[in-house]
Amino acid sequence: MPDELIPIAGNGLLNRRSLLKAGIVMGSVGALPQANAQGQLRPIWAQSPGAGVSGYGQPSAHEAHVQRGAFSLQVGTNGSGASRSPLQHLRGTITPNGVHFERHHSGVPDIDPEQHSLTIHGLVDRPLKFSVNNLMRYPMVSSIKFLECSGNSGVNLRPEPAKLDCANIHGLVSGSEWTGIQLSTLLDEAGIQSQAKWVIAEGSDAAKMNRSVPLDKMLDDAILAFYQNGERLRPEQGYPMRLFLPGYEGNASVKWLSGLRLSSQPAMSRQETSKYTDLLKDGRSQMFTFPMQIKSVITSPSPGLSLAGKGFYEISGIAWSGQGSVKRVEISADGGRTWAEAELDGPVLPQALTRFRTAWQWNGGACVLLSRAYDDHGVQPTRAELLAARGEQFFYHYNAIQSWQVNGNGSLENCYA
Ligand SMILES: Nc1nc2c(c(=O)[nH]1)N[C@H]1C(S)=C(S)[C@@H](COP(=O)(O)O)O[C@H]1N2
Ligand SMILES: [Mo]
Repeated sequence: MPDELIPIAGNGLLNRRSLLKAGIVMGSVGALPQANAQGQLRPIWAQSPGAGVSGYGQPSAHEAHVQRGAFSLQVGTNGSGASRSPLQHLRGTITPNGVHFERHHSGVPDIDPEQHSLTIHGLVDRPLKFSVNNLMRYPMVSSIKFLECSGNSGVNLRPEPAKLDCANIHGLVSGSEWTGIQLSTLLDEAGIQSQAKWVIAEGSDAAKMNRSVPLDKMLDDAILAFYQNGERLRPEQGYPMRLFLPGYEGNASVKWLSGLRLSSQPAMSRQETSKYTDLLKDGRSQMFTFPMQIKSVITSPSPGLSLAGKGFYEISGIAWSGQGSVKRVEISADGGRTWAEAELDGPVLPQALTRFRTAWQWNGGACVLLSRAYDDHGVQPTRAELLAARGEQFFYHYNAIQSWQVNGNGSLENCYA
């Protein structure tokens, strides 16, 4: 190993800057052939003009394998199910709209924006009804935020580690720039009455899914979102408009929003009683767990993205917290014995996916890779710590450290280490 390479933890974790400075050639397709004067060595695609312009661009045909993972449709229902973002194929922090994860309780409604409206009623001075066109005239704000279903990663509660890829374990999280109207603007216009403490948000899908949201959150940073990464929301994400609640469990961000009813009490709807509550060790249920806790996962390498022989690699992944910004991410390549601080891509934004990276020299041996993230409230627990604290009967809000077993042949798999 050249002297410049500075180890930062056990089993090959290296200072990334020292690796870049040392100018290591990570891979090369071989010596360059000499092109002749006629340019006969031009690749086939450069020998004649290519396709022309298009109205709406599509990914390269060579990337057709980048698809949402694990479509699960609930048996006996129409359109109820989930699909997951292919985290292992994405780098950066913004999820392309076509692979944003989906969770629908009754399929994707085909809403005509001309006929859709939003009603604000209940404990308000002036009940209001807005057409979509009306709303488009209001001032809007944009911010980059993650959205995570609180059922994400729950498969890791199984007694044996499920041999699934990163998408199928952790892909119920995505990151986007959301643009819309601050909800406080509309609520102020309706005039909030003093007894109002909750806002019951209702969607216009066949499930008429509804959730109760604390009024304080609505006034703080809730958005009535119309745009996702610059374009109008995809139908799957709530076209023509959805509620977006930064940092909160995904279920509360009601899609296809049609009603907001101000109330002194929560509605105690299906999605906040029978679902999205966690059974505690003492048999009681924890309701209204709104902010998602600190979490991280190594997306590369990960199961399905095998290592092609020993040598240098970038270990990269995403971290996020519903309670603020990611403060620090640490990586271990020796099953948690030693840890190195990863570099975070800036700017590190609150309640947004944060990309972390570190350099690694794999010696070709079997080992376990882990990442653990910190926010202002603490650090991700190990799986054993999470189970000890919360019992084994909960399902939602799983945020334990993920470990990936690296095998001697370069393949990776889910493990509980
Ligand atoms: N109206 C309505 N809103 C909804 C849902 C739904 O089925 N209907 N699913 C919820 C759940 S459980 C989650 S996790 C998020 C998923 O949002 P996405 O499909 O845009 O990723 O939307 C929430 N809002
Ligand atoms: Mo969800």
